[in-house]
Amino acid sequence: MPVLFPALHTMPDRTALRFGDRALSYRQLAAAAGEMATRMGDANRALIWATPSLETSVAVVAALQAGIPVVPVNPRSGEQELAHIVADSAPALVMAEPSAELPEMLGGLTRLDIAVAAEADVSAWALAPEPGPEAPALIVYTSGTTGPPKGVVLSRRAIASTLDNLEDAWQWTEDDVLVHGLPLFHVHGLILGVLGPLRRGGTLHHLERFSTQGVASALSGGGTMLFGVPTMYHRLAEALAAEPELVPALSGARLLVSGSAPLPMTDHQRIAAATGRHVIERYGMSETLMNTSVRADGEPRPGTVGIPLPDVDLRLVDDSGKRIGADGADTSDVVGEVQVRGPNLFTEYLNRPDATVEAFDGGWFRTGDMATRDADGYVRLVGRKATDLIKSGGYKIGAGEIENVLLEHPAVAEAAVTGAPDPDLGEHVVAWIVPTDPNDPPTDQQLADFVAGQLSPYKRPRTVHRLDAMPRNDMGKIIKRDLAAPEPPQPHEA
Ligand code: MCA
Ligand code: AMP
Repeated sequence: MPVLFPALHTMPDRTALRFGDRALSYRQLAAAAGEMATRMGDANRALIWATPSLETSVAVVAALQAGIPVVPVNPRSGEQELAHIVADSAPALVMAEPSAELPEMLGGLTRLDIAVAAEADVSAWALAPEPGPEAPALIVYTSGTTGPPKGVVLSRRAIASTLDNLEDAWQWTEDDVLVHGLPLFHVHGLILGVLGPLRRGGTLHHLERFSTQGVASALSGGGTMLFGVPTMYHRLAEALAAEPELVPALSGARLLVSGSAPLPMTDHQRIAAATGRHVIERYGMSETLMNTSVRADGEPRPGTVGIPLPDVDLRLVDDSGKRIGADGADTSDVVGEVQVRGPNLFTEYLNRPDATVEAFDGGWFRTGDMATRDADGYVRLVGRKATDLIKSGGYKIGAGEIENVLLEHPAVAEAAVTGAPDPDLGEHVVAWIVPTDPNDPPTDQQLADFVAGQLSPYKRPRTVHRLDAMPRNDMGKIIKRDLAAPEPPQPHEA
């Protein structure tokens, strides 16, 4: 396999990364990452305290070059979430910005401060051999319907394949300057958003923190592509009237790409009407990286996630496991589960051989996403098989994980979690609890803080309903359908 980032060797003077007003050329990135790679020694795995920074990007490149698998961690991870990731991935090292204050829990790991020294010697680095394509590169934690998050092991092959597929679909070149403000502990922001431009020899301009003004100024200042989750495009659509500079900025971009969750048609339309540009959607998953996209040279078809990428096989399967459309019939109104296969797929769930086996159907990965397919191959996602998964702000959140934490709160006797439609976040987390003491129920804030402190702030319930009793079926199972109904049974308050 050719090297992962040829530009580190061939384009020394081009800007590789810009975060706010700090930037690194490819030469400087090669130097900083090379020095870091040497300091990592022969660690088995390394945690990265994944702040949205140059440091995180340098550390990931260093680990990839050193062949040491990295686990990017949300720096806002709560205690339980972090404890689980550390116990499961058993890293030897934690890499962090020098100024980062790490939780005590990480005290047992060797800490490597990430130095972004621009002037180190690059000669030894340029000659370092790279590991083989199947070597694990990244382990990204992702929530399931129940239980703690699973570590998705991604190889260098999967990363290279998905990025090269996107090069083709988006005509992504070294001249592109990608703008985004995504977090760097998930596939979207890290693999597409950092490793993507580096593989092309292009430039990333990261906003450090998403804002509509930041997008306008970065796109007006040379940005050619924008990546975002639907919440970000929704906020851009909302801001169009009050921030007129957004219109020429978005109009001037070569490509506006949305992913991680469905972009509502109203936001598609508002942005297209104001700027003349169509946001295109692509569809992926931590386990599969990217599966489909609207192509830069194709028809933008809002409401679809485009067609399968060149190396991805995609099929729809009905409830009985039968392939839909195998006989060539028009199936544009038949819904089936999306299954995929190709070099973009993950290797395994870390320490979870059972879950890995279950995730596949004879070599095809079961995504759990339900879709139809237009006659010309465009895929329309219509929902998910599991109702216990919530997508909020583009983050996947398992209801079971939050329920377990709520049940640990002394003031909560019973708990259930659902998702509710949200114009900004797509969905938000709703907690339904039966208080231990009905006369002294916990406040919304107490429960939100508890979940944020144990898991992550983005998993916190935004709405809490207090009930006298949970609606249960004859087996004692909570009937979530009844909870989510507009008039829940016997609430103390709305
Ligand atoms: C509020 N905050 C709290 C609490 N309440 N902190 C601690 N405890 C509390 N109780 C803080 C938050 O931490 C945050 O702090 C601030 O309040 C506001 O947070 P929030 O309202 O939750 O969100 P937001 O800031 O409005 O963020 C919206 C967002 C974000 C920017 C769109 O959701 C986001 O970055 N989403 C991206 C998700 C993503 O990348 N998904 C990809 C995975 P502060 O203000 O200091 O920050 S999916 C994937 O990778 C697949 C492959 C794919 O297809 O892409
Ligand atoms: P994650 O597991 O966090 O990587 O999220 C993957 C899930 O995000 C997929 O299984 C889809 O349900 C959803 N997703 C990703 N991209 C899109 C999109 N463009 N439209 C709708 N849903 C999407």
